[in-house]
Amino acid sequence: MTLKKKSHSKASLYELSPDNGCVVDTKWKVGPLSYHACATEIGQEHTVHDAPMPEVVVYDHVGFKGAFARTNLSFHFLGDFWNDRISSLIIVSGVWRFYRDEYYKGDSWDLGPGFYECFFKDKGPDDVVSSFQAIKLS
Ligand SMILES: [Ca+2]
Repeated sequence: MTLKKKSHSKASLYELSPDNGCVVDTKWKVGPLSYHACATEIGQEHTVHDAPMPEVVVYDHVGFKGAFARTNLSFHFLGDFWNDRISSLIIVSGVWRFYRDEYYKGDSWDLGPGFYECFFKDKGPDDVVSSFQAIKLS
């Protein structure tokens, strides 16, 4: 038997992916949906829950324009493309906290489910977010 080498696919430039310099928070914990080290272990019962998965869609420009990325993950750093880039967003579910600096530092803003045409009410520095995490299930 010959082992075929797996070809590596790369995420597109606009995706929230470690391929683009993003740092996923692998220790993220909110209730039953906390990250698990692996999907299953021998002898372990499977987990059942009915909490909705936190989900967010971020956009490059105000009014849901430009590049966008959808994710359920929390990020210590948004990577080369999305760092200081979010201008509008949709919170599909969960309550999310957005931080000015990477690793959940600096000013922060909490947002629950809804459509947000621009990140700040008035014209201002809307391109500031460097990390975010879901802080509650909704
Ligand atoms: Ca920033």
